[in-house]
Amino acid sequence: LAPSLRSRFQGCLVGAVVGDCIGAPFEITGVKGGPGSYEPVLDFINKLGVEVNKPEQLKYTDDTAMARCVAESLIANKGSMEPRDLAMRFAEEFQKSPNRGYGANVIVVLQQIGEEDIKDVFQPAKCQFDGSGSYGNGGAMRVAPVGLCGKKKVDEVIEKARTSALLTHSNKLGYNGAILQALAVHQALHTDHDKMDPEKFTEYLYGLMEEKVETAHEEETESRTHDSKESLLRQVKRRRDESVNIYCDRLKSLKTFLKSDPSADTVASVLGNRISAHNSVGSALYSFLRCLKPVEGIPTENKLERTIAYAISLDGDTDTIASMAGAIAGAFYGVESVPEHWLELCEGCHTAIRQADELYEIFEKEKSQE
Ligand code: R7I
Ligand code: MG
Ligand code: MG
Repeated sequence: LAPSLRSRFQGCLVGAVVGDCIGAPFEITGVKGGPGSYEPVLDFINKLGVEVNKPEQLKYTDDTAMARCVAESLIANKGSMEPRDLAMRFAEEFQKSPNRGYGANVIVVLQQIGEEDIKDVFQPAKCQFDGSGSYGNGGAMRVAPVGLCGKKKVDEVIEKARTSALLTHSNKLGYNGAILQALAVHQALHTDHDKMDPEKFTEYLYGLMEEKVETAHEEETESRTHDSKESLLRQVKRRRDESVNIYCDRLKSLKTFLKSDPSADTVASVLGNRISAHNSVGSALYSFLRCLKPVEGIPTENKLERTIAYAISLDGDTDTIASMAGAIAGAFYGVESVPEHWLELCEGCHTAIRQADELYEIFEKEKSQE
């Protein structure tokens, strides 16, 4: 039975939370045996509800802390993305619980954007890394709520993903990674189960990254410079080379992997398992697409569970890759695919469901006004 759209909204935000909570312990210890060793991950998952059995025993990290801010800000502003409001929420959340495992550099930004007299909330992010901005995956890890909207709103998804990421990640790789992740969530949400074709899914995202995201760059360049047309084109070309093309390359590799089915080790080394956006977003998406089919060594029939186990087994930035994969998978399979005991064990699932419901109400209201 196909999940309802409401269930998919819930599945997306809950999938992100459980990926974060279950992936987090492995970010600290690493996966024993390295990428592709499923056993330690499956052992841990099998302990859930048995040895690991206290309510909310598995704590969420910065990924969820910030995703909750994005969701809450969208809810408070009836679906619109208000940078100042979101910045305040990020800053407050960080002040309230600074020990959620935030990235080493983003901390400075979070301290600055919360200051009351701040004029430009995007400014602190721009100063990171000597002015080049962070390409960490922090923009992508929290972006899932942005993808929860109507099918036709692709342009809005891109714009909101970008804006939400720019508050902390002004590097093109950082915010374009967030755009790709938001688009993947949005596409998973609106793909019928009987029409799911992983290769087409990838091609669709490739097309969007190539056309729409480049357009955004061109407009941005035009509005910011008074240079000659030629130098403008050079700049646009350079921008393509640097960022969008990396994501298009990742999508190309990903598509060939769907056919060749390489070892998880190869997946981790080509698509990446790091805290940089361009070395993690592709792996999360691949985890979802690969796990539509059975994976030898991961016996579960539950495809969301399979996706999360697979994503964690890529090792490295396990909480974030599993959280991003979980968000995409949850948007596709719906909340009923999340094992019930996980909802109690993972801190923050109930808030995720409440926020998903509120985002769903906004979606319904917008639809009725169309
Ligand atoms: O991106 P960010 O919010 O970190 C997210 C990650 C997730 O895995 C979370 O689960 C948490 O563990 O952290 O935080 P940033 O501090 O902006 O970026 C993270 C790290 O990426 C930085 O501390 C750097 O090590 C690296 N990094 C860069 N290194 C060199 N040059 C990011 N941008 C650059 C860069 O431009
Ligand atoms: Mg984290
Ligand atoms: Mg992480």
